[in-house]
Amino acid sequence: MTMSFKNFLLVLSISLASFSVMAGHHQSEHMDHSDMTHEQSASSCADDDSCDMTRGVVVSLNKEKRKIVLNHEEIKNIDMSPMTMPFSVERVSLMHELAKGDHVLFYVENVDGELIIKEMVKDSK
Ligand SMILES: [Cu+2]
Repeated sequence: MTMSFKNFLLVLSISLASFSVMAGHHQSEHMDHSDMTHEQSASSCADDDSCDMTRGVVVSLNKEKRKIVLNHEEIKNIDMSPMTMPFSVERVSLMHELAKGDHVLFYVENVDGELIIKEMVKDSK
């Protein structure tokens, strides 16, 4: 019996302190967990060739500026109703085959507020 009562209290208080820290940590961890939301992964065309492709008709196009005006159907991935509007085109190669009046299938993304067509093919129908 070398340990004094004072030392015993010291050890006891350290144990209690570390226990309450652990308990507090555990509690906050639990709260974080309950707040966590599992984000639905965005739909992509990785598993379906046509999932995000939208139909449109070429109203006008400017290959130098990589701009195109399309009369488009509903664009589901950016939640836009049908209308006629201009778009930026990511690569001029997407426009090479196109002329006014052509029907197209295109895939557009909102990149920092700018709508950019990432893919576009002539619609055979
Ligand atoms: Cu639109």
